[in-house]
Amino acid sequence: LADFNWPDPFLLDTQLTEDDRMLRDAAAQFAQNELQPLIIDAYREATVNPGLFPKMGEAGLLGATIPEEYGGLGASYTAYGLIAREVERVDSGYRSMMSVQSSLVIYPIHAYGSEAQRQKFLPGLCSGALIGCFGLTEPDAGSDPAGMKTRAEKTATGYKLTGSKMWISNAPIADVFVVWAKSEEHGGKIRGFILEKGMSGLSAPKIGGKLSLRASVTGEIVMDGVEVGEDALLPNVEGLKGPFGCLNRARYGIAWGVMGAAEFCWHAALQYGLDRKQFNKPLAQTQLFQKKLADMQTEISLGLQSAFRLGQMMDDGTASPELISLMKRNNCGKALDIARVSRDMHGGNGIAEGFQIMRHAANLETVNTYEGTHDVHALILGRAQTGLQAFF
Ligand code: TGC
Ligand code: FAD
Repeated sequence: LADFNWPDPFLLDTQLTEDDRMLRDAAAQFAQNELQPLIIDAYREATVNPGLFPKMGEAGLLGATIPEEYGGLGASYTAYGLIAREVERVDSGYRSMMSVQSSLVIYPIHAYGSEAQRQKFLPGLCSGALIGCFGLTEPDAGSDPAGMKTRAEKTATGYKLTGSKMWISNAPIADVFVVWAKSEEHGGKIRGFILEKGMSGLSAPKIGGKLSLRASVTGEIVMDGVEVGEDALLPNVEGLKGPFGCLNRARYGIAWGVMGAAEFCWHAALQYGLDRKQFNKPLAQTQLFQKKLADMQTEISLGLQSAFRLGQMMDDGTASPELISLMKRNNCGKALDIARVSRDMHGGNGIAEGFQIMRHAANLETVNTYEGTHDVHALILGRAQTGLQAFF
């Protein structure tokens, strides 16, 4: 038998293609050189940094799976997942900025947009010259987006949108707003619209007082009779499968991303245990400490290997939404557990910003909730097994 590679027991690295490995290494370099030096201050001060988007664009982090003709890299979904893992190793908020732009704004414009919409928005979104946001959730419609109240009325020249969206990543700094509304002209079905900053009646106030994901700005989207032309409608999708098609990609990326945050917390706990002595021996020499490290290693190895398999299935067209739910749910739940345990293993230092564990743990509370809560994904999996609807 071969030697045990403790940080990478399944030898994931050797399963990657040369292209995927190169993109992973470039993302890791960007994350460590450009993002890591900023994050402690940015989180404490809840700094909005729109200047990071062009930098991410230049590094190839935005819209990586989109064809090169629109500004993407034509990369695999495995590469997209590997990018998310490297960015979230630094902070879930930075990964949020990247994945909203890639999966929730660039993807729907590419998948559901007209050629004119693609040409108009995609190059700027992929380069980071434009910042995008995705408005699905409303104050009274979170887990149940079908309950949305935002309406699109037909006008002589296009549509008039009225309603409000809540908890929208990037909204206060966005140039491009992909929003979902019930369209009276289409029998009340949900349709997607592209709104642009500066339109009359459109505003995006920041939500303050967030104790999680502080390096990613979150806002409302208020639409007070926003009038748009016919060209604002995404022509090629209707119904909830429009926004869910985007969520499938973002949830997949999150399944990889949270493993990056968990790896950070695991390696930090290991190092801390080797360095710190109590009762005249390293903490890492105690049975309880080693059991916790073994649990972290096990869950992260399994989580990464299955995320890799899901990436292959995304690329060959065999991935199902339910499998994406399984992976989003499990990897988020495990990452959150790992961050909490690592916080404990650091003792008092675990709450200090310099050790960076408390920040990951606080962030992962959000990641476990957005893009479908842990329990909502359980209900999706329960429905798939039983055929019984337990949502209502
Ligand atoms: P349901 O009856 O199940 O489905 C309605 C229609 O949608 C289709 N569909 C999907 N299509 C593609 N992919 C999926 N994953 C799909 N899930 C459902 C379905 O086939 C059906 O189509 P059709 O043609 O028959 O009409 O819908 P429901 O109303 O019963 O929904 C239940 C539930 C709980 C599954 C769903 O609403 C849900 O997933 N809720 C969670 C909401 C959520 O995830 N919100 C995320 C907001 S965006 C966000 O959080 C971004 S944060 C990002 C960041 O900062 O990184
Ligand atoms: P609720 O749906 O009210 O759920 C509250 C609790 O009830 C949860 O524990 C849930 O699991 C449980 N619950 C709900 N229904 C059931 C049921 N049928 N059975 C059992 N339990 C149930 N949305 C966007 O559209 N775009 C974004 O960019 C975006 N970014 C976000 C950024 C942040 C920082 C946050 C916090 C959220 C963001 N969201 C975004 C919104 C996010 O997707 C929602 O918060 C999430 O879907 C949950 O909705 P809710 O907050 O309304 O909670």
